[in-house]
Amino acid sequence: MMPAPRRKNSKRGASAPKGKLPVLVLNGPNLNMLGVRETKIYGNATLRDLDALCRKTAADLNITVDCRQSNIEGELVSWVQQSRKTHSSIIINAGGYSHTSVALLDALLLSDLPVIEVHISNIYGREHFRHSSYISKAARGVIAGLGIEGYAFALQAMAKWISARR
Ligand code: CA2
Repeated sequence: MMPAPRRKNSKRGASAPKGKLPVLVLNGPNLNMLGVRETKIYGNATLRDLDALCRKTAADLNITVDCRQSNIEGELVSWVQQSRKTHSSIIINAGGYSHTSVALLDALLLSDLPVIEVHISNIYGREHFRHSSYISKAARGVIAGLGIEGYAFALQAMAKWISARR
């Protein structure tokens, strides 16, 4: 009997076209406190507002997002590991882990997905320890200091890259 022709995107063959998969938007430790304290640095918007902005921007760009937040480094690492087959790309604000986490850098490099790093504040205008980020090595681009709007800009850039792969 002739073998069944291999269908594009069949379960056994290539997975769904990468460009149709959601963008994983990851927020790290303490970003659940947005809008609650330190509003002079981070603004008045809450994490809910940030997620809503990402969903609205994604809808306008005809893409989808999967927004998550965790205070736990290992959970962020696990989500990045799992995203390899299920997401098109990653937008990440790793919060304080940006400045400390080799584990998160390794996970992002292993994911082999396009990554954009976002910071709400201008980390270069703040304390010296915030000037360097371990995870920048895995990022195609870094946006800092533009408030939560930075996530919208990151989604615009990502939409261009992933549409090329649809
Ligand atoms: O500017 C950013 O987005 C940061 O990634 C935010 C991190 C900080 O450790 C990075 O250096 C820069 C911290 C987020 C803490 O967010 C808070 C929000 C409200 C109240 C307290 C903390």
